[in-house]
Amino acid sequence: MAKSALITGITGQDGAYLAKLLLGKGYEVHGLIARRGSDTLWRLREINVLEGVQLIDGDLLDQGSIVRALEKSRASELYNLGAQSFVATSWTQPALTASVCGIGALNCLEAIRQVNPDVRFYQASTSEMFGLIQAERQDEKTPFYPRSPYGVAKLFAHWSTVNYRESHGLHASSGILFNHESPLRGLEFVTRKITDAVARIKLGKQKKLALGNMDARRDWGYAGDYVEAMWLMLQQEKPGDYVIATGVTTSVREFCRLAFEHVGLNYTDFVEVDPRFYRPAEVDILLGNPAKAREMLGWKLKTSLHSLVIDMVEADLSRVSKI
Ligand code: F7E
Repeated sequence: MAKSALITGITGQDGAYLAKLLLGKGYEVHGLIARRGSDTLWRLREINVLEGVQLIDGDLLDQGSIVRALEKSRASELYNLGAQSFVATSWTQPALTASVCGIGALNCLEAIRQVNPDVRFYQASTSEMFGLIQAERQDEKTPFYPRSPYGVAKLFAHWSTVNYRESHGLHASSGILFNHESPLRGLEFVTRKITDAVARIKLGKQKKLALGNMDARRDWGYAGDYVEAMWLMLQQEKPGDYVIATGVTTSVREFCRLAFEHVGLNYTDFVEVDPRFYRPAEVDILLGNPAKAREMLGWKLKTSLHSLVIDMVEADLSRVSKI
C-alpha cells in the first residue's frame, strides 16, 4: 500500500516542492488547506502537482480539523509547514503569528497523540530562532536568541517538538532551515522582490526598486534541495534536530548585484534604500553549519546561489513578459 503524508502549508513554496517530491516517491499526498484569503493554488499548478494531491479543509488553529485530516488521510507522516512566515508582518500581527506558528504546531502534536502516536512529525523550524547570533556559524548546539515575534513563536513550536519527543516518545523532528528560495517564493520576500523587479525593469515595466537593509546577510539555499532534507529526517530510525543550510553567507546587496548583472544591468542605477522596509529589530547575519545533516542524513546541497539567482530571474522574465 502507498504511504500517505499530510502537509500543512501545502500551498506555500515548500509545500509545493515537498508535494512534488513525495508524489515522485509514490506517496499519497494530502494537504490541509485553510481556504482563507485569495486563491493560493498557483504554486501547485505551476509545478504540475495540483492534480496529484488531495486537499482537505482544515486550519492549524482548529485542532479538531487536524484530527479529522489525520484520520481521513491515514497519513503516517505529518509535515507542519503552515505558518505566517513573513517576518516583517509578525510585528504588526504578533498574536496571529504566535497562534499559527506556535499553537499551530502544538495542535499538530496533540492531534498525533490523539489519532495515532506512530505518525512521524516534521516541524518547520527556522534560522530566525538564532536571531542575534551567539556563534559565528550556527549549528544544532548554538543557543537561540530570536529577534522577531515570528522567531519567538517558532521557538515555542521547536521546543514543543522536542518536548513531545521526550515526554511522549513521538517520532518528532525539527528542521532548522536557513533561508531557502526559488521561483515559487512569495513576492514579499527580498530575493523574489528583487528578481521580479529585475524582470520588470529589464522589460520596461518598472523604473526603481526600493529596499530596506541591504547589508543584511543570509545563508540562502534552494527550496527544492531543502524539502529533501525534511523527508530524510522522517526516514531515520530516531527523530532529531537538524540544521539545513549552505554554509555560505551573502548580503542583500550582493544578491542584487548578481540578479541585475544577469540581465546586463548595474543595480546601483535602480536600487533605492527606503527606511520603510527596515525592521524594528534586524537579524544582521546568518550562517549555518549543515555538517550533522550531511553526516547523519546523507543530505547534499545540489544548487549554488548563482544558479538559483539565474533560475529566479529567468522565471520572472518569462512571467513578466506574458503580462
Ligand atoms: O528578508 C532584508 C531583511 O523577508 C531577508 C522567511 O522565509 O527566512 C525568511 O525570513 C533580509 C532581511 O527573509 C528588504 O531586512 C532588505 O534582513 O527575505 P526576507 P527573512 O526575514 O530572512 C527565514 C529562515 C524564515 O523562516 C522566514 O519565514 O532582507 N531586506 N530589504 C528586505 N526584506 C524584505 N522582505 N523586503 C525588503 O525590501
